[in-house]
Amino acid sequence: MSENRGVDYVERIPNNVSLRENRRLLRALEDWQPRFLEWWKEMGPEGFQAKDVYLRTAISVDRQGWAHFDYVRMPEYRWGIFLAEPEPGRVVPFGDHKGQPAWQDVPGEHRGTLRRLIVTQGDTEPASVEQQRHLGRTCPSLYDLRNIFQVNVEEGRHLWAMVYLLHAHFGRDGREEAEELLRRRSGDRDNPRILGAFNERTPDWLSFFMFAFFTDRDGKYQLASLAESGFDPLSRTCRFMLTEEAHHMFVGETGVTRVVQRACELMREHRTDDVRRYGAIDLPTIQRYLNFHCSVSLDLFGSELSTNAANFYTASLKGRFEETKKDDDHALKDATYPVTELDGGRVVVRQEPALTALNERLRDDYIADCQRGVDRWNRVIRDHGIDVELRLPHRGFNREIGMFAGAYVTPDGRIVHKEEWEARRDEWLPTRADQEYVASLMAPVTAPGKFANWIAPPARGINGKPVDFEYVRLA
Ligand code: BYC
Ligand code: FE
Ligand code: FE
Repeated sequence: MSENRGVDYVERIPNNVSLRENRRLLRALEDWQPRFLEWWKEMGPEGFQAKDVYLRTAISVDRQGWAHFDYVRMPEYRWGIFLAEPEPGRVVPFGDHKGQPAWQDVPGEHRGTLRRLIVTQGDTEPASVEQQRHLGRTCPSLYDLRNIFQVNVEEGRHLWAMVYLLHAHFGRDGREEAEELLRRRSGDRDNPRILGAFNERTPDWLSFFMFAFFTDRDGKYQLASLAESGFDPLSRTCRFMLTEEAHHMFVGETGVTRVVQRACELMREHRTDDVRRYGAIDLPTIQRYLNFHCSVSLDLFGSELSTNAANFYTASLKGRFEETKKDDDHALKDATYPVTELDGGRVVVRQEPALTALNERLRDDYIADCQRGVDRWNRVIRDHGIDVELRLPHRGFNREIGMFAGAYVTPDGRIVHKEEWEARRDEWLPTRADQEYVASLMAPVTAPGKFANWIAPPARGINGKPVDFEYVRLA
């Protein structure tokens, strides 16, 4: 403890939550911050902690505050606490408390539920950093290295965002939960992260790009739903986090685009589908990775029919995507919603009570958004004159949560026997040979402006810098 005395936390932690005046919060953070740093050094990016990285740091919530780019060593990154500006006169937009002034404090009756939601959200943030910690060693370029580190420090900041809420609004149990967030570990047998996808491995950069496309996008949809919350501090925190999330999905989408582009270039050049011979990643392998990351991310929305989801909504804690833009009663007690279900051996669509179907509705919004990204990848393929299409797998494919868990559904949505599914598994999901092949390509490329052979360079650099800028100083 004594070693922290010299640290001026108000200076170290950029914030717009009046940290200077909030002594209780400041004391809680003084305790937590050194533990966070210990966690970061132990579980954050492996091997680059002492290097200068060209990073964007949020120093305020306005546009100016966003433009702050400089070289920084990651442990010295200024993880801040930012809430989007308050909306004057904001009222609870949905559920039983609709129309009341938005809550500035946690309502006693919903305390446990709200804490659980915040902890679940918070848990994913450090988990993703843990999953990605080894990837720096095999970066395809300095540009990509800088991008993954930008994502990592921002996920660290997202953890801060949830820890701020726990410390500021949940007293002693909030502080205990904040400790636990640093104790669980992705993939640990005894003390794993809470949600499935965050205990999977991210063994290579294709997995990372797919993760940032599919799994960070679950983040977008969950945060957008929490941004509608009647609990105003949660709403404002999530609104600011969403501005960072956009960059993560950019990294994912453009990363996959560049892998696809490289495959297509070599297919054209050598008039062959077998681009592995030329050191690229072939489209069928990309499709299998896509199938895996999409299905694992679909699980993150929970069960199709969920009383939890109904309760979150009725209690005005978690809304729908773009709740305030919807033109209905925002109570949904009598409404229905079509849900894709498994009925014996068939996939059917049934009208279900809209409240219990809220997870599925959010999943629908998510799938539509994913499809738009896949369409852009397909445009790249088409522009090379190649007659192949990447596809999202059917929502029932390879699921472990909800009513498709344990069912044998093909990527095109047919129910088959276990034997057939297992016999064809290797057509649909990354095989060990795929993973070994992709792993074999993962040799680091660290000269400025150089890129691994399996990925095309980006169209432009970061913050107006050239592509061959020294985004990370390794010397
Ligand atoms: N894995 O009624 P059910 C992000 C549990 S990503 C394991 O089906 P519910 C990010 C569930 O917890 C966004 N367990 O679902 C991305 C429940 O357990 P309890 C993260 C699962 O509760 C990349 C039980 O099954 N944010 O930010 O309606 C990088 C029955 O639940 C899973 C959030 O998730 C699973 N996949 O909805 C960095 C938002 N799915 O309570 C960051 C907060 C369900 O019976 N969380 N279960 O013990 C929520 O809104 C909800 O907890 C969920 C589940 C949507 C996750
Ligand atoms: Fe995040
Ligand atoms: Fe993210």
